[in-house]
Amino acid sequence: MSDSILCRDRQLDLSSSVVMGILNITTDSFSDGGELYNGEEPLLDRIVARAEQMMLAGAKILDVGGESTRPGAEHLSIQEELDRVIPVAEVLLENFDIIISVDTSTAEVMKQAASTGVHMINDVRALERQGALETASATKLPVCLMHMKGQPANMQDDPRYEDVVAEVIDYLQTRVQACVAAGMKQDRIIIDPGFGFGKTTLHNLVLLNNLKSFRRLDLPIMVGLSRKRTIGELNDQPVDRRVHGSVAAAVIAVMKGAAIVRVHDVHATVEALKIADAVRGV
Ligand code: 8Y7
Repeated sequence: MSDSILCRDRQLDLSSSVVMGILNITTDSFSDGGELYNGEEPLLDRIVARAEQMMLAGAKILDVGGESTRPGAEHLSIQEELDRVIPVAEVLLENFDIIISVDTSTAEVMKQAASTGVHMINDVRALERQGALETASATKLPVCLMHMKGQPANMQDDPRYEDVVAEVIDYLQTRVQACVAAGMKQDRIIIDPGFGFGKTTLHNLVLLNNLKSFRRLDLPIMVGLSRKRTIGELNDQPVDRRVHGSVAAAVIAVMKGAAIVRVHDVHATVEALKIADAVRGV
């Protein structure tokens, strides 16, 4: 596996851990809904301020998403998603020299975001939505394929696996093959086990403890555990007090082979991962 990945016109160095900062342009995301979007339009001043803070704290990628995956989240039309995501991508690309990822499952959003100049696509549905596979492939951008069991509306209704690690790896392998068959270069694909997406706390813990098994696919691994329910359950903390648990999870993920961690709390995570990278490096 190469230790960098080409994101449009720039190489993202993966020889040390990479932090991706989360920007949710939603009213209903579980941890930060409404902070950057008022239900009518993206709050561009606040978004730029947050982005700058994340960049100065050491984020190498910013992930911009308009569609919440919270169970019971409101349905979003394609136009509404475009209206949230595209202006934000534009303003970030104008103001910052940083890799911009678009968190979307919608082909039209991928296409327009790519023409705007974003560098990466992050899809929690692993390009399974209508037209997404062909569209993403045509952009030539790197793509993160994430595993989800079920759909956001029902994914936490008693998810069951015979062997969660094997099943998630098999699914991702199948999606990687579909991407390659659609013309995507293998070295532009990132994989993600999809913590919390159709998984109990126990499933999440087993996946994290066995993250090294995902290295069989020989692709960079992304992990998102930041402020998720598993962290809240283990520490008995509400969503705004999950920083310490989330940072611990990020450190474990990197020690077990994750290349990229997707987080809300960039500063704390970057400092912790400097220790993890130093230990890994000797
Ligand atoms: C993940 C994600 C979310 C994740 C990747 C949240 C968009 C829920 N989680 N993308 N997106 N991996 N690749 O808690 O785990 O941020 S949304």
